[in-house]
Amino acid sequence: MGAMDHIRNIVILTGAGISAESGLRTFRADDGLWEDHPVEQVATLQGFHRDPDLVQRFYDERRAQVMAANPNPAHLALGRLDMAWKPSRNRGELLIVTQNIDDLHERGGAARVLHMHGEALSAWCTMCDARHRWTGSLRGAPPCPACGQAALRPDIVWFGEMPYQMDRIYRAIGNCDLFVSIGTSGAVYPAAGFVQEAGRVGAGTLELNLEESLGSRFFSETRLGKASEIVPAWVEEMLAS
Ligand code: BV8
Repeated sequence: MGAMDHIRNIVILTGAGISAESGLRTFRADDGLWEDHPVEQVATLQGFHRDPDLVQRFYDERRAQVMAANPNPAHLALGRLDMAWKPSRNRGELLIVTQNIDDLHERGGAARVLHMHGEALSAWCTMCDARHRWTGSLRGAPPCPACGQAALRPDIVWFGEMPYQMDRIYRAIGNCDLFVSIGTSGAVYPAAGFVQEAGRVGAGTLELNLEESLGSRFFSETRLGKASEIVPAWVEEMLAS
């Protein structure tokens, strides 16, 4: 009976670091997004009300960058794990909870992906609550394809707003045997508190990151390195277990 045999249900939290090698900027690095775009201006509801065109331009740029990017070996490895780690294959449940608004997990082959902070390629109508796949610009207040109102905003969770599907996330963490965090600095809540939640239910906790994070002390194991190298290595281990 190896140490990993008891692992059935896995929750994987990802952040900007997993998409860095796909050319998408992280947030807090020296050349991070928040360097030249003050958070309160572009990632808050107040900022959107104050200057909607500035915010729409910021997310138009992010949307174009996401569409120009491609999954890297870390995304592809998690895609392989998602396809293989199923109860029907004598494994357990798996959920990828991402803070990222890009679609590189899905393009990397993963299906069980939850975007807790929203998606760049989605527009949300604040009048009829419809959501629409959106690859173009939201500047100039285009009409909502469902209700015709000029009330579309980026389908993004801004600071001070409730992240998406929190009940589903806490349920999955409550049932997990292993919680893995990849490419996140642990600076933003409630995501940064998930590792402690996992620890409370007795799950194993593993961090895969380029450098120590604000949450490293809460993990039973931390492996440092580039996601494109340490994530495929970890996935091979899991699939060989
Ligand atoms: C909320 C969408 C009420 C926008 C984002 C408790 C304490 C203190 C503050 C709070 C608290 N609770 C709430 C708050 C307030 C706030 C918060 O946390 N503020 C912080 C700044 C202190 N939280 C909120 O407002 C949240 N809402 O709380 O509502 C509530 C409360 C409870 C329950 C329900 C509701 C909403 C936060 C969401 C905001 N939106 N994104 C957009 O993307 O434009 S947050 C955004 O920033 C990202 O989504 C992500 O979450 C965060 C960035 O963090 P990371 O992804 O980790 O990126 P970062 O650059 O920081 O780090 C990258 C890491 O990768 C580094 O460690 C680096 O070493 C590593 N790395 C780099 N390259 C590689 C690598 N690793 C491996 N390989 C590589 N190649």
